[in-house]
Order: sequence, then C-alpha cells, then structure tokens
Amino acid sequence: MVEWTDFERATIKDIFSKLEYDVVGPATLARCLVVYPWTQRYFGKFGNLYNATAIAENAMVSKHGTTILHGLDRAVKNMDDIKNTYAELSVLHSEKLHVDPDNFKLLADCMTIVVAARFGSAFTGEVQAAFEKFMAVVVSSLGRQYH
Ligand code: HNI
Repeated sequence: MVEWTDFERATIKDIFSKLEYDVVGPATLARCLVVYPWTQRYFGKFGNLYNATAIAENAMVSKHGTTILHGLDRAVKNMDDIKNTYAELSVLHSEKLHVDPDNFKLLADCMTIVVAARFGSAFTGEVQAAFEKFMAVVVSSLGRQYH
C-alpha cells in the first residue's frame, strides 16, 4: 500500500484538474512514438506513423492519447488502490496486447516532459517528485499482472 502525503495528494489532484486531456494525452503518446519508435509496433492499425508530423496529425494517435489520459484519471480518483483499479487493464496489456511493460515507464517519462512544459516554473522539483511518484505507482500497477 502506497502512502501519500497531503502535499502529494493535493498536487496530483491539482495537476490533473488543470490538464486538458485531449491535448496532453495526444502530445504524450505522440512524443512516445517519436522518441521511442519501437513503441509504434503496437499501433500497426493506426496507419501513417511515418514521421513526427504524421504522428502529430494522426487522429487515431490523438484519440488513443486521450483514452490513456482518461485511464490515468481512474488512478487519480483511486489513489489508495491503484493496483486493483488497474488489475484488468494490466491483464489486457499483458495477455491481449502483449505490450512490453518497460514501455509504461517510457510513456510516463514522456508525460512528465509534456506536463513540465505546460506548467513551466510551477513544475517545481517538489511537484515533479510527486508527479513521478504517482506515475511510478501507475507503471508498477500496470505491470502487476505480467508473469
Ligand atoms: Ni495502453 C489500450 C491505458 C500505456 C498500448 N491503454 C489502452 C486502453 C487504456 C490504456 C485505458 C483502452 C483499454 C480498453 O479498450 O479497454 N495504456 C494505458 C495507460 C498507460 C498505457 C494508463 C500508461 C500510463 N499502452 C501503453 C503503452 C503502450 C500501450 C506504453 C504501448 C507502447 N494500449 C496500448 C494498445 C491499446 C491500449 C496497443 C489498444 C489500442 C486499440 O485501439 O486497440
């Protein structure tokens, strides 16, 4: 069971309440697909991922990025039980989608960069620490059902 300080709880709620899911989600997934091109292999049916511009303009990437953000929203709303909240999603990524769990961390890193860019100087070291802790719990929970 993960312990959260009042500051961490407040910071996570605050960040997500200010994020536009349909902007940050697409930007995060697009960045992941550009920076770590091997992650494209899971999105074969998304069509043109030929270069950074194609990825940024790909409507399926945008839609799925938004879906991922809504997936994260469930963790924000269940901070005391992220592991169980993600049990089914972990099984899906493991058994059906066969996503290498190392990729969760890569996506989390991309999201940190996107969020940092949007928050600017408000994204202090303490805020980053809280955000990265939250994402680490997400990554670990999504990887729970792998064996
Ligand atoms: Ni992920 C589907 C959430 C990381 C590849 N993913 C989903 C869905 C959610 C979701 C929600 C929709 C499930 C459903 O249809 O019931 N994914 C998340 C979250 C993270 C994450 C919260 C990490 C923070 N997924 C990743 C990563 C990859 C990935 C890193 C691959 C590199 N996910 C997929 C694929 C699908 C998917 C592929 C199915 C897409 C589709 O449209 O069929």
